Amino acid sequence: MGFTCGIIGLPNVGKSTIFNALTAAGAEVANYPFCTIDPNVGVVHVPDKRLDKIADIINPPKTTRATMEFLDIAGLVKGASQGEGLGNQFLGHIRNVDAIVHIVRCFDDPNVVHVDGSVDPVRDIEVVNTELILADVETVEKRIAKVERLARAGDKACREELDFCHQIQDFLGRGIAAGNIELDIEQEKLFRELHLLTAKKTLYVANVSEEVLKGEKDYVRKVEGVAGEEGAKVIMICGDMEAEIAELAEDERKEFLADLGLEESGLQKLIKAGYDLLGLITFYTTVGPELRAWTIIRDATAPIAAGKIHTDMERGFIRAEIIHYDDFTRAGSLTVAKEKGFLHSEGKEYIVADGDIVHFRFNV
Ligand SMILES: Nc1nc2c(ncn2[C@@H]2O[C@H](COP(=O)(O)OP(=O)(O)OP(=O)(O)O)[C@@H](O)[C@H]2O)c(=O)[nH]1
Ligand SMILES: [Mg+2]
Repeated sequence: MGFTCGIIGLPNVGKSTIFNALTAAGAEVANYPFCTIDPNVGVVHVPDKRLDKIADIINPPKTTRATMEFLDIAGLVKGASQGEGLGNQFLGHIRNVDAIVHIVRCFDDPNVVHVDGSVDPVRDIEVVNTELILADVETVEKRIAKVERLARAGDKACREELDFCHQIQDFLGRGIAAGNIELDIEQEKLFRELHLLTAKKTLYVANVSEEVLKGEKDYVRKVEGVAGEEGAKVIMICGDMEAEIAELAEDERKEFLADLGLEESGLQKLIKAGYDLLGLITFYTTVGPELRAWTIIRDATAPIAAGKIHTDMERGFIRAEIIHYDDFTRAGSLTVAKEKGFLHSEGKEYIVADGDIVHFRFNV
C-alpha cells in the first residue's frame, strides 16, 4: 500500500465529486448536504512516467504501479462534536490515514446549497478545523479517563502519560492543532498512539469553478492565506471539470487539458502534492516477471526499503544492487547499463534515492 488520504470538509462542498473523479469508484454524488454517510474507499494508481519508460525498455510481462488510497467521509458542520448534522463519529474512519485532504468550496453556484448560506472559505475552514480540534479533545479526554484508572491502580508510568495528556488537552483547549506540540522521544510514541486528527499533515484543495480556474482567484487567495499561517499547501481543482475529464479516454483527456492550458489532471496534481507533503519517493524493482514501483519515505535506508517489500528481506538484508533510472534510460538497457559501470552495490547504510532501480540480495 502506498499512502492513504482522508477527504474532509463541510457538507456539499464537492468532496464526493472530487473523490469520484479521482477514483472513478462511483460514490453517490448529490446536490443535498449529507449525501455521504458511510465512508467510500477508493484506490488509485499513481501516474508515473518513469515507470512507463522503464516498462517500454524492458517490456516486462507485468507492471505494477504504486497506489494511493482515498477515503471520502461525510461532511462536518459546526457543532458536529455535539451531535449536529451527522455528528462526528465518522471521523473515526480517518484516524489512521497518513494525510488529510481538506476540500474548501471556492465556487459560486446558486444551485448548490451551502450549509451556512454563503461562500466564505475562511469561515468554512475554521468551522471544520474547530470540529477536528474538538474531536481530538474527546480522544484525549477518553485517554485521560483510562490512564487515571490505571494510575489509581498504582501504575507509575501512568503519571507521566497523564501529565502529557493534560498538556495536549491544554494546547487543544487553546485552539492549537496538536501538530504544533513539541515532543521528546518518549512522548512521541504516546502521541502517535493517540492518532490525533490535528496532528496529521493537511493539504487544502480549493474546489473552484472553471471561471475561477481561468480568472479571478479571490477565494483561492483566502484559502492560501489560512494555509500559509499553518504552513500547509493549497492546490486548485475544479470538481465539476474533473468529473468530465474522468469520463474521457486517455488521448482525449490530454487534448481536453491542453485546451484549457493545463498540463495535468487534478489527480496528478493531488498525488504530486501528496508525495511532497509526506516526503515520499519512488523506487523500482524488477523481480522475475514483474516491474514494480514502491513508495517510501525520503531518507529511508536500503533495508527499510527492502522491508517495504517483505519483512524477511529487511531481516535478511545483505546488499542492494542499484542502477538509477537516469543511468538506466541513458544506457537504454540493463546490459549496457552494467557494462558502463552504472550498477553500484550498496550496504545497510545506503539511503535509497528517488528513481533507484533496486535489486535486493537477502538471506533468511
Ligand atoms: N458548480 C459546481 N458544483 C459542484 C462542483 N463540485 C461539486 N459540485 C456540486 O455540489 C453538489 C455536492 O457535491 P458532493 O460532491 O456530493 O458534495 P460532498 O462534499 O461530498 O457533500 P456531503 O457528502 O454531503 O458532505 C453536487 O450537486 C455537485 O454536482 C464544482 O466544482 N462546481
Ligand atoms: Mg459526499
